[in-house]
Amino acid sequence: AGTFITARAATSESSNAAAAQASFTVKPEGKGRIVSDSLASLSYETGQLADPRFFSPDNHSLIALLRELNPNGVLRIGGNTSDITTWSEYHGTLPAQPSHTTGPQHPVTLRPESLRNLSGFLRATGWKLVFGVNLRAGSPAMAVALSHAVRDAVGDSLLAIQIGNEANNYEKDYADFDTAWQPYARALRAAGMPLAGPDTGANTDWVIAYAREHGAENCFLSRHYYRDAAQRGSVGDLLGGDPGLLEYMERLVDVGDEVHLPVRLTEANSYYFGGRDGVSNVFAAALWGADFMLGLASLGVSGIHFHGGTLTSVEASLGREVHATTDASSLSLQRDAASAHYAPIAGDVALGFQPRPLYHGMVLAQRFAGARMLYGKLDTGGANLAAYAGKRDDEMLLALINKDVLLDADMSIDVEDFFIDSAEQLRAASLDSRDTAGLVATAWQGDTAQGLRIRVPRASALLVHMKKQHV
Ligand code: BDP
Repeated sequence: AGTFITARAATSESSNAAAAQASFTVKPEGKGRIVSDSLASLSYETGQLADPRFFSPDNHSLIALLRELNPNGVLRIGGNTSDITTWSEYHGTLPAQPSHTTGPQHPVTLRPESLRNLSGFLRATGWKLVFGVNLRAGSPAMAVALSHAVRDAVGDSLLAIQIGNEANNYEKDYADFDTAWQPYARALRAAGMPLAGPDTGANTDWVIAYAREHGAENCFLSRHYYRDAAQRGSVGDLLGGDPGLLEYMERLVDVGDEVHLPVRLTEANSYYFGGRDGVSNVFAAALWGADFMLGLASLGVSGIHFHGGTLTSVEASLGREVHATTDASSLSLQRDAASAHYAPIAGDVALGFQPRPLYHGMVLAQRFAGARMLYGKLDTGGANLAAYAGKRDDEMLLALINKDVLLDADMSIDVEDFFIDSAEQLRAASLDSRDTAGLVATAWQGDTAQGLRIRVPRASALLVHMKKQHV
């Protein structure tokens, strides 16, 4: 006997809309990857550390958001600004420094106070740290001095040092990168630092070469992912899927298996150049993010660090006057405007912080931590759907993600020996909503006539909790 379940529609028009007839069949005894508990992770610019108040034990609202996202997350510090960062306590020689630029790409002088505060921040969140040092305009000696300072400050929270950010943008080829990388790696290893890399932009071949040559000296492999440049971003494009991604990430995980190293996307998001307004920062990004994470987790990717942070230069953020306001929507707009469009968390120290829709998509995917992903056969019935199943002890989790603008989905669910215990929904007024509530418990009604069926409204996701039928 089955159950007919209808996720309660947030708007009444939805239940009258045309519905695709879809099905999802899962074999509970299948073998798949176990989802890492550090899957939902974050990445920030080193430049963010120029304001010591940002990653600080006093930044309670940001700490709360990280803890809620993932008690076992990893904070990656790096990005373009890591390659224009100097350490204030290093007084040796350096190559010529890049000329002064504006905005977030402003050269950074990192000071001890920022590392002290970062340490308190990490303690308060329980997060680990991956820290990037300057390869482009640095020196091995400065990398060692800074890494020592980082490790002295954060202790065991330091998971790895990475050398350079997207060196593919400034080194001609892998051989040149390797020549530049080696003296840093030698010096850092001699200092007892754990390493990870190569932290390239989009080149899988570099990661493979690196794994084969340096796998044994590393604790994980990394590259980045952005779907495209901001000017080419749209909701349709974002939700259209990126099949190439799964192919090359599967190759990378295979290579990682060969050298016994996990693979992490140490920096990722929808569109580079800060993301696209109206795309990266709306509800579409929540559905994209959950699908992206669960697709990669199914392949065995261990962590995905969504890049974010504030837009303003440090000077601007330090000098910012809070526009005294009691109006929540005005505050929300100001926080939105202060942040990169793709940031999962919007806001700054003066304005406070708030989750963006993408954050809620990350929360949904993170619920699979510790579960074994199972192969499920999905018939979409013509709608833009994704579906994932993961088993953890006697619990089965289903993520049913309806990325369709027009079609609700009536999904018939076939999971042997499991019954539905509860369901949570991620939903917004529309795909381009900027405000999204997080997962909310949703009511469902039973009807034994047609087996197990669930309606997944268009532009929504359902997290279904199933329990094992005991006979
Ligand atoms: C990446 C860089 C990061 C930038 C991002 C962007 O690593 O520092 O902020 O692009 O352009 O490639 O948004």
